[in-house]
Amino acid sequence: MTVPLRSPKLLQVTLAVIKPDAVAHPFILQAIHQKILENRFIIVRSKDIFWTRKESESFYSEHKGRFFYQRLVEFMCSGPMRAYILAKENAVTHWRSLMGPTKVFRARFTAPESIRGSFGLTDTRNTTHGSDSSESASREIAFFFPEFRETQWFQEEESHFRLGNIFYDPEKHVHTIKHN
Ligand code: 3AN
Repeated sequence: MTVPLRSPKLLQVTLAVIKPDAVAHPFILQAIHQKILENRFIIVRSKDIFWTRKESESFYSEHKGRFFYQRLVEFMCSGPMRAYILAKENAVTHWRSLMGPTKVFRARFTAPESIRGSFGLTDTRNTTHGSDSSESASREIAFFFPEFRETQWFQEEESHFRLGNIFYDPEKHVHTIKHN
């Protein structure tokens, strides 16, 4: 039996969302999708969704009472979105640094190459969302992908993805396990 010299770290999953302002422009949607692939994220699931107002209010309930809550809720149910479950080592922080700062002005000046620095319009219409911790990721993934079984995925599929036994399916826009 060959013992690996060093075992690669367990993958982490995060929720990434492309918001309505970016989905409205096919070129921007495609550019962000390409950035995800170039940065070697594994796309575990991908889904196009259109929220009801109720779903938007529920997802952002922690911001209720803040000055931007109403406009945020309205914006997030104003058009279609693309949601992904992304996997990578330290996926949460990698995706957040790829997005850049929340505020578009700061993003443009301090991280012009970031997604928000490149495509963000305002502090609300800032192109993307990303979970801020592993715990939030599990909660948010369950909100967007209630059919996804995270524990089962880690038990049965994570190692295939970690060891690279996968291919990218350009029609479904997801990575899939190779069955030899
Ligand atoms: P992030 O998405 O960077 O984690 P949060 O969780 O503080 O930021 O805010 C959630 C969303 O609320 C942001 N993505 C943005 O759309 C909106 N938001 C946050 N701060 C502001 C603000 N000062 N003005 C307008 N909208 C904001």
